[in-house]
Amino acid sequence: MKKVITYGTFDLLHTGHINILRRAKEYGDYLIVAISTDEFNAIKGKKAYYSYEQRKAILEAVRYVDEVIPECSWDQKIDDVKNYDVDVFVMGDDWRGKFDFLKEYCEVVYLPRTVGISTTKIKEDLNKTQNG
Ligand code: C2G
Repeated sequence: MKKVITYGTFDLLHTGHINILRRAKEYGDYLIVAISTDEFNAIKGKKAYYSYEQRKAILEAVRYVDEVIPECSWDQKIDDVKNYDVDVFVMGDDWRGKFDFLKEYCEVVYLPRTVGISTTKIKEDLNKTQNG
């Protein structure tokens, strides 16, 4: 079984997230998604609308996702690749190069981001409609 892993906050799930999950799954048979905990999001300088538990439940309902684990720190990726026997690490290309150190342990793939959508944009657009 070829195992794939990807990481992220995945807040306010949108088609950009779905696209990367669908394409990540195409690299193997089993997709693990490491979702940033609320505490780690604070370290990342992000405040998710949905809690970790809500984001986990939503991701587990996505057909491409086989397992959801917590992402608690920047430093867990090598252990995750080893402990979960991962063959392929996939991230959007806004992260291109940042995780090349994993090439020693698994295949590293950066995929083009979906243009024109982001959780930040959703929040901004909603604020505009509310504030007129
Ligand atoms: N993404 C995408 N297209 C978008 C928006 C996001 O392909 N329009 C991808 C990102 O490139 C990332 C994944 O969706 O691979 C999750 O994005 P975020 O939830 O914003 O995650 P991020 O804050 O980038 O956290 O250790 C890695 C970090 O946890 C990544």
